[in-house]
Amino acid sequence: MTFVEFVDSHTAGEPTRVVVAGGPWLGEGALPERLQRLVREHDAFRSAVVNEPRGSDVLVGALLTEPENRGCATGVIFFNNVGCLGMCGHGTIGVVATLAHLGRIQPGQHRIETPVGTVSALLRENGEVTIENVVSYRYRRDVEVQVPGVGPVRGDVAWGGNWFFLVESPPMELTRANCDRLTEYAWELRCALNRHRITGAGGAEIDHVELSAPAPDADSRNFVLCPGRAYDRSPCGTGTSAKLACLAAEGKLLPGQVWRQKGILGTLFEGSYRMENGSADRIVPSITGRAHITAQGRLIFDPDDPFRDGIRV
Ligand code: PYC
Repeated sequence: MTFVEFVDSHTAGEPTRVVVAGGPWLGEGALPERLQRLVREHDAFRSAVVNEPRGSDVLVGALLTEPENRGCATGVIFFNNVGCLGMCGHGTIGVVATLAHLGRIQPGQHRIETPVGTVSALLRENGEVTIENVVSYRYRRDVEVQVPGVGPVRGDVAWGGNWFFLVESPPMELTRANCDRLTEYAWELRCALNRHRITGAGGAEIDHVELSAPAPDADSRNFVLCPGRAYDRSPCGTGTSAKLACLAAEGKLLPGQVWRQKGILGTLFEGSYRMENGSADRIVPSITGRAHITAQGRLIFDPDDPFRDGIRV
């Protein structure tokens, strides 16, 4: 038997499982190299931690790793039911809440290394966390893609720590009751983007789709489909960052102005941004939310368990 120590939390409804001990050693290289090692050599571990029977499609895992820069509170590599993520906003808030729960950090400013860059996190006394994400930008504006059974769909391609295709006002209402239809629509859209080779910078696959619509009690409501076909229960930190980048590029949101982003469950993140180099084309987004700890324990790996490595999607 082997054991893995974990802490579970949710951020605005979206779960995070932080592996705090017992994970694989990924070496001392830069975080992108360690991510590659996790992908190449320890994919069974990824699947075992987040997939059924220990987890579910919606669970995001976070493997803590020694930071390269000793001034950082930790390094972290996020993963989900199908692979690894560059960054994860709700997950970073979950990591901060977890480190505070374990007594490893106190309220104040902290830095966290991710494979796509270092982010900072302000933990407040009331448990709220504001993360300052990696530089985010809109890559392409108003791109049209033909989606079978739907017709032409137009949207923006943006980076917020992951690649997003952002669509305004899809043909169905953004309500919980419509989650199956929204999933179907967003999945078809993502497949069409891949088929038509519409990508992020450097040919990167667009693996998140963000649908938005006006909301009476927020600036916008969204539905975000993640790479493994699960929808984000939170307003999505990297998705909100990508949204802020599009708003900034369009001149629709000023630096420092607060954007209240509601997710599909009705929970909120507050976002704002500062310009990176005096230009609204590249922004540094801030996202505020709160995570709650839901469980702490040990995952057990029994060599005789036919599903020791999880049920792969
Ligand atoms: O909050 O950035 C996020 C996120 C990405 C995937 C799921 N949540």
